[in-house]
Amino acid sequence: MKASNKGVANPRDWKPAENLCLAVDALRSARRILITMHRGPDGDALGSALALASALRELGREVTVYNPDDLPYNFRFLRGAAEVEKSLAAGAAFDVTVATDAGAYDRLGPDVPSADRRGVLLNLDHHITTEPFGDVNYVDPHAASVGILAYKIIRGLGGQISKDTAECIYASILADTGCFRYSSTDPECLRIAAELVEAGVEPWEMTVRVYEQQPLARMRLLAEVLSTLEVHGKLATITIANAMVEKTGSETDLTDGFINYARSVDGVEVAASFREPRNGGPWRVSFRSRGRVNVAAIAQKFGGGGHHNAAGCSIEGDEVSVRAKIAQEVEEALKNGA
Ligand SMILES: [Mn+2]
Repeated sequence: MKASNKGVANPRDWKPAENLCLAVDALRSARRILITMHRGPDGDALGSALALASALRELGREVTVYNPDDLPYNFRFLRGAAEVEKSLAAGAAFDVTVATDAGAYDRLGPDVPSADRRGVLLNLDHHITTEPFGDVNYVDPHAASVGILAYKIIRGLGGQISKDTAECIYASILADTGCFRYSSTDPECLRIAAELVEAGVEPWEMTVRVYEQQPLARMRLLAEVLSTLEVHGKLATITIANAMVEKTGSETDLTDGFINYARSVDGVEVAASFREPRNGGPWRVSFRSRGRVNVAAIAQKFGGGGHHNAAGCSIEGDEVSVRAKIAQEVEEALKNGA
């Protein structure tokens, strides 16, 4: 789950209105379209990609959706999720390639075709730390989710919002606003959500599908992870150890959202979760802020990025040194911001 981009002191001006037109133009003349999203997709990356896929297929386009990784278990019910390809044929060529919710080109899968075969590369994003890697960069840091950008593109193409498409957009908004709770929740996303409900989305059914059919293993894992909760002043941390995850017997990442429990403790401004490396890789550190601290700026210091209130990065090193680095940066940010 990602959160708000508001409170950003000097957001870059991405000229979203102009780039929306360029995005619509590129898709209007395209026949074969590839849609992809960041690896390890979340509800927004997947929901916005599937929304576009659904609408573009209804408009008669030939659409391929690609992501090499497992899809989040609670968004697999969305229309088109079963047709997401884990690899692409060598030599596959497209008129337009769309990337959703990916802050950098290297977050995409390895099969994304090279420039001579991918057509116009369209970068749809709302991270404040986005790199302008597309031929067209339709980036709006104030958009509650990338699904909002997908909605505007579909409208721009003159497409209808079918119930299938509406569910994908609605799912993306649920994922990135924390079910209309975060500060990213704005009049625009609420208006669009109202339209999606008119298009046939049933809010309770969506809630059940996304949040109330959790695998029991996830709740057991949550109990273990919460037992690692530490609070030091305004910083709360949780640790996700390999041994805990192995006990669940699940290949799927079931830890999405756990960090929000750490942030929700009274008096906590910043939460950090530490995911133990697998196979000697780096520690994966996620951040959540209550609003005073820009955690994207902290993540960026370690080569990561994200939103004002939700960000992440990867750090090499042993647990003690990684935790110390993070504690120091958070302390510094709290001194300046909170
Ligand atoms: Mn997002």
